Amino acid sequence: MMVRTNSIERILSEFQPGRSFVLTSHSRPDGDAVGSLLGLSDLLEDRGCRTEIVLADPVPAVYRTLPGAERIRHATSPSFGDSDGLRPIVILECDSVERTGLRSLEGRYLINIDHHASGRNYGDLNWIDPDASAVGAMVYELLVAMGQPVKPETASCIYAAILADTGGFTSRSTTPATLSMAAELARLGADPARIANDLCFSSPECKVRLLGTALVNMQRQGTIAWSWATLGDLERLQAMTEDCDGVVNYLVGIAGVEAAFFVVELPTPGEYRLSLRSKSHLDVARVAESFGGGGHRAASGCLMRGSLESVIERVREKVAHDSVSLT
Ligand SMILES: [Mn+2]
Repeated sequence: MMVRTNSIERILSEFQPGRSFVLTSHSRPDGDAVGSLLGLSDLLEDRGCRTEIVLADPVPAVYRTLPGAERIRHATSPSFGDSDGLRPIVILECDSVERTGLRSLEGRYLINIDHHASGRNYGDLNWIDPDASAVGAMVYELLVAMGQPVKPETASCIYAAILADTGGFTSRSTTPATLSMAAELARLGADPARIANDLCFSSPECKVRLLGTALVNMQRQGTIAWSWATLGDLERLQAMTEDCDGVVNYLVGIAGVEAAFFVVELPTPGEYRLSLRSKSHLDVARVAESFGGGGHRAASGCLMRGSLESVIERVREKVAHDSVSLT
């Protein structure tokens, strides 16, 4: 699908000093969402813009150490408290408005900045770059284009976004340009070891115990591995849905496994969240799209309904079918 995309210059022309913006990203925010929001907010504030950051879900514990994370408001709609009630909304990393989980966005001027293969032109301005390794990498391009001094805190947030979305610089989207950005961000004051420690080596204990349960549940059939966690598992370990983030990477990390998926039961009865990973030519964004979700070739997800058994069976069948049709 060809996506008509606005230029970075056109995006930049919106960010005039004195203007006010609401910044948001997807529900269940990940490292790219949180890091990009904080980085872009800093850049805009330094330019003399005002920003409010709103997310429909709380910031996961592991990202709360990012500088400025306390400025992120957890709410279901932007505040209407100030006089400029119809501030433009900058939406990062969302392939639809719905993914923000926010209400009251109707009639607002939307600036859509995204790198999903499933990205759509739902905004008034759309800058979509499926080749970008992270939205953090797109915020970095804005940083360069702005040509203003950058604080170490800003560099840290953007670095964290790129680190998180490339799986620690291991994804296929990690290019020489990605590594150059990381190097430049480190020069600007981002501390690679400290950020890696905060993001990768600071898991709550319940998260690691939940991983143990998920690994015990794991099934494998040929090149496909899958696992799940029930609400009962989460309650027993006093874990939250966010503690399941990353479990699927262990499944796809097995030698000989080409595709993996993980299903977690949500508090809403009959609802599940599916995470998919591929390290072969299988495009899991398309698998997720067939169930109403989206994402990237190698990493995607969606919501599913039904019983745990039926959800797993439908996904297993689709992944097996799509894997076979590629060979
Ligand atoms: Mn991303």
